[in-house]
This record gives sequence, C-alpha cells and structure tokens, in this order.
Amino acid sequence: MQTSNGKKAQKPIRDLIFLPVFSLFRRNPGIFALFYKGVNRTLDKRLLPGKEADMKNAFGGEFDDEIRHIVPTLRKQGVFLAKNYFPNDFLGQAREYFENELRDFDINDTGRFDIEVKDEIHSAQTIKTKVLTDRKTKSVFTGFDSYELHGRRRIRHYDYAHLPPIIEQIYSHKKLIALVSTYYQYPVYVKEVVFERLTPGLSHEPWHFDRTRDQFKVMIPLTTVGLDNGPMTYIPGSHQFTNALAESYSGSFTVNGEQPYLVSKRLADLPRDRVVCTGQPGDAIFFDTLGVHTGSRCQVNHRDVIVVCFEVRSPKNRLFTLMGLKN
Ligand SMILES: O=C(O)CCC(=O)C(=O)O
Ligand SMILES: [Fe+2]
Repeated sequence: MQTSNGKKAQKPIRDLIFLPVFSLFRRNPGIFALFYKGVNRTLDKRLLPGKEADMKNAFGGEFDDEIRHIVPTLRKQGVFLAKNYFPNDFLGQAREYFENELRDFDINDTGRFDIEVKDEIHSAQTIKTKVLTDRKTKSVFTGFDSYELHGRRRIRHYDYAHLPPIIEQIYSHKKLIALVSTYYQYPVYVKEVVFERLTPGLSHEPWHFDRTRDQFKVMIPLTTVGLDNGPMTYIPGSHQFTNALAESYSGSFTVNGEQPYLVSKRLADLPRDRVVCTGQPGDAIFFDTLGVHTGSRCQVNHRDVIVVCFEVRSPKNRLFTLMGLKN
C-alpha cells in the first residue's frame, strides 16, 4: 500500500506472519483441516474430556430446566426449534416497533436520512445498495432499494446509548444469554439485533456458514413462517467440522473477512437431513452459524423476523482475532 507521500505504509508484523499461513491453508485444505481440528480439540471446552455434558451457566439454576431440555440437542444438531419461547407482550412490542419503522417513507428523503451507496456481496455478486441512516434515531435501513438482495429489507440500530426499549430488552435478555453461554461454556454477548422483512425476491441465499469462528443466532419469527414465505433450512450436524468442509472454511482464511460460502460440490458430502425452520410468531430458532444453512426464496407475502446475533468470547475466537482473521 502507498501513502500519499509515497512511503510504504507499515504492515503489521502479524500480517507478515499470518498471510503466508492463510495462503497455505487456501492452497492445501488438508493442512487447514489439521489446524482447525487441533484448534477445536484444544480450545473448545465442549470437546474437552469430561466437559461434554457441562450445563453450568452464569445465572446459576434460574433457567436450568429449559437449558437441560435444549442444549444437548443443540450441541448435537447445531439447530433447535423452540415453540412459544417469547411471550405475547414481547411480540406485541416487537411488532409495534417494526411496523412503526416500516411505515411509508421516502428512500430518497435527504432531510431524514444520511444516504450512502455501498457494495454488498450477495451470492458472489456485488450489488450497489443504498444504506439509509435516520439522523435522529440512528436506525440503519438496507435492502429497500433492491430486490436483487433477495428481497431482504433490514433495520439495524447502532445508537447504543438510546436503544429502543424492545432492543434494549434483547441485549440484556438473561434467559437467552444463559442458554447461549451454556452452549459454549464461554461468556457471550449480543453483537447485533436485526429486524428483517423478507419479501418476494429473485433468488434464494446460497448454502453458507456465516463465519469460521464461534457465533450464534436466534431467529424470532414475528409472522407465521411457512414453506412459501422463505423459511431458513439448516443441515443438522454440519456445525461440527469435518473434512468435507475444509475447502470451504479454508477459503475464508483471509484478512479481508469474506463471507464463506459452501463449495457447492461438497453439499453431497454433508449429512442428508434438513431442518426446515418453519414456525409461529414467538417461537425461537436457535442456530450455531458454523453449520451450513440457506435462506429460501420468499414466494408470497413476506416473512418478518428478528435475528439476534451473539459474539462468543472463546479462546478460539481470540486466536483467530490475533491472527488477523476478520471472519
Ligand atoms: O434469512 C434466512 O432464512 C437465512 C438467514 C441467515 O443466513 C442468517 O441469519 O445467517
Ligand atoms: Fe447465515
């Protein structure tokens, strides 16, 4: 990289060490597989002898019954559909917030929004899309100008000092935090809460996993999710690393943080079962984002969901951060 006065910019020593390692991983998925399995075996508490059944949680006892019901299956499958997990008052508030944000607005309203045009990579295509930031509420709207983004309209909220009460509730939701931290046996925190309306779009999402590090999501339907309005589909067990995934994972070992997609010929090497995540408002769809999943195309009406994304303070994630890996 050149700076304006022509001097070579300082490259961090880290990149000097790890860029050749990343390049080796991408060229040789077998070596990558050895590395990744070694990391999992030594840095993932769930895989340590005697820890498999560990159900300790930071809130000691309060949510034990539910956690014991959900976590063992979740560890095995990577996905769990929980019925009636969120009460009606929560749903009512969430819907009211969302409808209010979606109320007719002009996507070119420069009085209300800061408008930027950004590249978004979708299905290996780069699509220019508008990012609208409401100057007053700091809500960030994407996908409102482009059906190419699979009809995905998203609202995020980054003004942590003034979070709307419903989002505040999600950020500090003890029951969810207890569940996710028990699953990993490491502390977790909510990184992002996304409200999303999926409308009929051009195509489905490709099969993918979100990142190569530990990350967890909870999808909360606000509308009925049936087969025709875009349910997510998850391959149970695919969150456990196998050689079939090495090529796809190793490809994401770059410092740029590229979204890792499944190398499509590998789909045949993964388990054949599918969990189709249909559900009712208030259900919770828990999933480990290392597992392979896809969003299907919405064909009729729309699908409203909240997606809560958890970051995990696991040694594996710390190691990957140290290595400069963005994804
Ligand atoms: O919206 C969907 O059904 C897919 C969602 C997804 O891929 C994700 O949240 O990571
Ligand atoms: Fe995903």
